[in-house]
Amino acid sequence: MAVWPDFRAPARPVLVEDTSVWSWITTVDHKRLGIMYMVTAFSFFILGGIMALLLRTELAWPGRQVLSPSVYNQLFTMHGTTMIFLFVIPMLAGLGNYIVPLLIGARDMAFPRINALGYWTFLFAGIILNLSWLGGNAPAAGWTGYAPLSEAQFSPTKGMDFWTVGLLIVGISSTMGAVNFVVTIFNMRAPGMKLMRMPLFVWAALTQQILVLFATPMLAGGLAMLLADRNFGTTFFKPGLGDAVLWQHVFWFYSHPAVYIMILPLFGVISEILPVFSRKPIFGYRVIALSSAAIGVLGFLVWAHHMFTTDVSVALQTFFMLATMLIAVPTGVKFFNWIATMWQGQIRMDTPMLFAVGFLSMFLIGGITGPMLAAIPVDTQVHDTYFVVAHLHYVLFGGSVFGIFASLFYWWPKMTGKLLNEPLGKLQFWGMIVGFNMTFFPMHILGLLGMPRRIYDYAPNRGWTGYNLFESIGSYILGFAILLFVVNAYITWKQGKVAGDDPWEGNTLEWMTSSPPPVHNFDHIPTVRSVRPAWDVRRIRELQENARRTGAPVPEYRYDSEH
Ligand code: HAS
Ligand code: CU
Repeated sequence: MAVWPDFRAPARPVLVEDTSVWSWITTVDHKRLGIMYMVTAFSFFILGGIMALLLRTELAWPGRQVLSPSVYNQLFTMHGTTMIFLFVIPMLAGLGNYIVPLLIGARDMAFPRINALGYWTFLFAGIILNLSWLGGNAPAAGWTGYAPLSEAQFSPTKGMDFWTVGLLIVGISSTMGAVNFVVTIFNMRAPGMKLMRMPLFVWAALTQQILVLFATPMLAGGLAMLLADRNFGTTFFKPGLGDAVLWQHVFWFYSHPAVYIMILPLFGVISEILPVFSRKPIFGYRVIALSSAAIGVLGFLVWAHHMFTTDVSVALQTFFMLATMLIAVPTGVKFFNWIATMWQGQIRMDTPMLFAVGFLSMFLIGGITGPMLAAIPVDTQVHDTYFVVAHLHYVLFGGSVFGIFASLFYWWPKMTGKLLNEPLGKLQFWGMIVGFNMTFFPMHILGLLGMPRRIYDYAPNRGWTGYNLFESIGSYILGFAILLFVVNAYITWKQGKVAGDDPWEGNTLEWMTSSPPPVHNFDHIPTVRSVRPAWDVRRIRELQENARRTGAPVPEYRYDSEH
């Protein structure tokens, strides 16, 4: 008698038997570490958000509101640094940690102890970076730490050293994570999961982690040189003695790939969510997978588009302009495949899908201003204005943050066993869309009107006041909408709806085990036959049930391995 396979563990208590604080501190389980990464990163998100609201309060009207010029500089530096290095990058490390082993049918990451070390190193770095507030001297040279502003001559306080050391340690943490991800993805996939059967999130995560592996050493080198300049009398970036523009080369050689480090996994998330909620297979699987790789390669050839107003030669600038425009192609390829995936699908607008569609529309606006900025004559006009601030928030907030919420709503039931509240989630989404566009859209206009970035005040007769006030109101709406997520998480924790193993009828392996999964993830590691193993199993179950009803021979799903 054929049976339909059951990959779940027998009913077990949540996560593991031991739920003590000590068991969390000493854990090497990728799921717990993933949650720890995400909770810590989300806390930094709230912290960075509070900083942002202070900045917006200061900018609401001309004249001094709440911040001194020097505190303003420290706040925008720490806001950018926190959001990028302590929120988006580690949040994605946490998400990948939780979900990659489940997606590929593995029991854990390849190096669980290094994984734990990676988390604790990240936490340590976050603390170091923020300790500088206590001395009242946080770094103030922007998240880009441009020399010579970051040199001892202009940033004499220790805050800048905390920044340098903090970022070096974050880099160590991401590098450890990257090695772990790459080894895990290459070596620990379930039987039958060829590269071309990997879920698209895994493709995206693999490319992302290879970028981390190749880009981070450059930043580490730069930071070590800066530290030496500040403390040991070297002159790498000192004007007149060394070369301040060298810092920009080193910094952007890391930080341009870093923007794809912050977006690729979310491209992956979108490629997972759209087919599930459109009830169609993904359109152009192979092309989407390979376009991630193309973005990865091109991502290393465009860094000087941040430096069009320095003395980089015109020939070189032209190369970087063309390479940058080229990168819109693989991203566009993804876009058209995503649209084709939704085309004529039976679309369900549950919160994960809502956030995914929000991602598509908001990221598109930010994406389009990318090639605009890549055009040298345009960039010479708008460089260092609010136009760039608009671009970066549409890609990083409209893209990465909307994508992060899409993934949280999508995988929350798997991680906790409970569904987040749908109406509250939808309210959060619409609040975010309104608040986000109010805050960031007028920045395009302000940029074109010539408002420079990183100023704490402006003259009342520039015509900038109305836009700024509108933006500041928008930022509070955005803040409240995000607060709704915290409320939602709390309500769900107390009295959420039980999710079951597979609330969305997903395609990938994680939906075939219990929610939350047992410590060892799967009792039986399934054999993978296609890019949609969970769909295959649901389908065979349907066929089996039909056959039983009609008395026809019952088809069998063979899964022959137990690892
Ligand atoms: Fe960017 C500055 C160019 C994507 C993040 N970017 C930043 C900064 C951040 C950032 C944080 O060339 C500010 C750094 C700072 O603090 O100084 N960016 C691009 C281009 C793309 C791009 C070409 N950026 C991102 C992503 C980010 C990110 C993703 C994070 C997640 N960016 C720049 C440039 C600057 C810059 C300049 C320097 C500005 C300055 O002066 O400082 C591309 O990857 C975007 C590709 C995506 C699309 C949308 C989908 C594609 C479709 C295909 C058809 C579209 C075509 C284009 C053919 C393009 C649908 C048509 C073009 C038209 C103009 C209509
Ligand atoms: Cu760039």
